[in-house]
Amino acid sequence: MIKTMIRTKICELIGIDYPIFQGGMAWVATGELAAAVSEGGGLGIIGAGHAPADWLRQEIHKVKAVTNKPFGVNVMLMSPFVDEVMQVIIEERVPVITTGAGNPGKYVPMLKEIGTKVIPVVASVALAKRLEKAGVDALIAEGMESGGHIGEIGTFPLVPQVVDAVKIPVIAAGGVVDGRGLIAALALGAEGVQMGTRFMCAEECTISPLIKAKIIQAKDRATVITGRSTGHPVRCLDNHFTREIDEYERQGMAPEEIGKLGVGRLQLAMVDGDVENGSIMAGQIAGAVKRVEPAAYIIRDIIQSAEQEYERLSARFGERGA
Ligand code: TUI
Repeated sequence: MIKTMIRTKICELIGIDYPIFQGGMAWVATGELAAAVSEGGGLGIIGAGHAPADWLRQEIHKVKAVTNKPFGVNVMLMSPFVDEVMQVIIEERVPVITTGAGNPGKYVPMLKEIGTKVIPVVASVALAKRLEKAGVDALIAEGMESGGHIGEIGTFPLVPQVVDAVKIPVIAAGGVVDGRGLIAALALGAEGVQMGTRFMCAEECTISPLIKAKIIQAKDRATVITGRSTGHPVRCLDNHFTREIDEYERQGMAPEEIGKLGVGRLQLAMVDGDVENGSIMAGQIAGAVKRVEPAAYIIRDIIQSAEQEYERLSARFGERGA
């Protein structure tokens, strides 16, 4: 562990060295990635996505075989397996859960009972307030710069509004890739950051190398939002699949039919490496991800560059009064 002043309340709350979460991305965030991030001092998170309970248990065992440090599981609340996934989380005494794509309120009491910290992802102030009342431990405020299923508000406007609305710690997500992003998040009142897209290019991330290459080649305007008509907008890299959906939406295809086109496409991209027909969910910051690196190196780089940014700002504004 490197000595750093960049430690926050969230580090104490969950027992991690650095206030950096790895997004719990479905079909991307396996036990291998989560273990490497947690061992590197951040919070590694297994993405349960639409996976059944057996798969999750196996990934939890992979993490426990590599590290004794805290780790998390992301529960995608639209999954048909939510209840059995929660059961595994309880049996395995998972230290932290994050949730996405819904309201996890009804699961909070049983998780709190066993000491699992509950940290839902929110995309609005209204849900943030409701979940604080339900007793969650912290929140992840996720802006629409993120990849995958997104809300409508950008990270810069969302984070300070959520921070002002609640007393519990807030983690900023969406558009963060480096130390500058971490310092900016802290300036907005967050206690840390969650990053998905950069960790997709971690060496330990088991997705197809073709997808990592696509992210590294991506420029600033590489992502698009598809599926607005379905009520579940999704950000991903522009490819044949996104253009096909756009075309069908323009032709007025029924939202249920549009939804069906997406089934299996995330797996097709991440596992099979089909860069044209798969759904390459990734955030707007993809354009700033430059190389494949070990997860521990990514974490150290963010902390060291955040310290440098802080020094730069202090030197610049410290001179004002002199
Ligand atoms: O969940 C995510 N990102 C995801 S989930 C996912 S799997 C999927 N695949 C295809 C279509 C849809 C999903 C891929 N990426 N991020 C967390 C997140 N949660 N972003 C936004 C929300 C959210 C949105 C609405 C949370 C709650 C909510 O409203 C719930 C309510 O009851 O008010």
